[in-house]
Amino acid sequence: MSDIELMGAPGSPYTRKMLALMRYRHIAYKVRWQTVRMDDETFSKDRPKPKVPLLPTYYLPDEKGEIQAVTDSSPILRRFEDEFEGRSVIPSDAVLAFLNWLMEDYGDEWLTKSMFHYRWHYEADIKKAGSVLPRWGNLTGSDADIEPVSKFISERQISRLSYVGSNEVTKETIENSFMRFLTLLNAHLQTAPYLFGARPSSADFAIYGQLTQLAVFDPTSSAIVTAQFPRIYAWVELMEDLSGLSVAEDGSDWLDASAGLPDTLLGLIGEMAELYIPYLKVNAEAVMSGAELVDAELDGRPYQQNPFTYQAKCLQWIGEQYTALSDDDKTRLAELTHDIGLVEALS
Ligand SMILES: N[C@@H](CCC(=O)N[C@@H](CS)C(=O)NCC(=O)O)C(=O)O
Repeated sequence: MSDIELMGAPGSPYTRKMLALMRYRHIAYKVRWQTVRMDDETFSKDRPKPKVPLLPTYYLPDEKGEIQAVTDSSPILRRFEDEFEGRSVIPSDAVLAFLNWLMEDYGDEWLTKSMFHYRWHYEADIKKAGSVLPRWGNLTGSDADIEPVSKFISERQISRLSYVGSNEVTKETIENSFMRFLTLLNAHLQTAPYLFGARPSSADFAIYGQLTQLAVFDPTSSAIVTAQFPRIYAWVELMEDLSGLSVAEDGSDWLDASAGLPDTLLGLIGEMAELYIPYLKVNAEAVMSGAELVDAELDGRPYQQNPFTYQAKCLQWIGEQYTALSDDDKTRLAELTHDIGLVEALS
């Protein structure tokens, strides 16, 4: 198979998620960094445009062998599970695979609220992102060339905060949830190097992707991580390249759930039950009723954001994954997560 081609950016958490995943899985790739002059270049002239322009954009063959532009990291990484053998990132136990789905979704869709919030709320972060992001796309551009692009990117991203849900009402909820998440992940990393044992899952890569920004790039959040959670900072840099990690192809290095789940993992899943799933539900209700605003109480505080159609689909997909579990697996999931009420939260 020829190398997988994609376009991305260093400041895109989903690009970083997928690059690290491909390195771990030994999938040969060619990444093209997005540039401001992309449209003038042969690279992009010869290639189809994605329906929704998101990063990373992959150029992959469809059933007829014609190259299409595709986005959305989670289905793409599942496609790679079918197309590339070995070093799977989906736990072989169906119950763990379900929990992994949920945690990958949390990383992609909830942790990204922290990412967006820290980057575009605080002055120091806006300044850094505003000056570095445009230069990733135009390294040799003069300061005069960069200036309007910097203004354009910052204004556009700040205007998107309403969809992400970062505002004065939600600031504390997002920041409290980020601190709880760091505390829980830090505790878990003292028991195992990855969420589901001795090998990384797609949820590890999703969380890593957001943390490449939160823990390393954005000044306000990275100061918190470095000072209070140096283990997480270290984890992020190790996750970047796991090409040399030995993996047991019989799956024996996945967590063995027969004796229960580690308390530290349950702590993290508790965040899904108490905060993420309730958020997905209030968002889906707002989308379905055509409301102009998600206006609810989350985590004991008022919560407001613009309804987000894609995240209503996320809830539907989680429901479908749950329904697809066998009766035995549903029972096992309920027993394993009894103390944190996950199944009740899902119903
Ligand atoms: N669910 C998508 C999300 C990708 C995404 O949101 N990418 C962002 C960059 S990190 C983007 O391209 N945004 C374009 C924009 O905001 O206009 C995935 O998993 O790949």
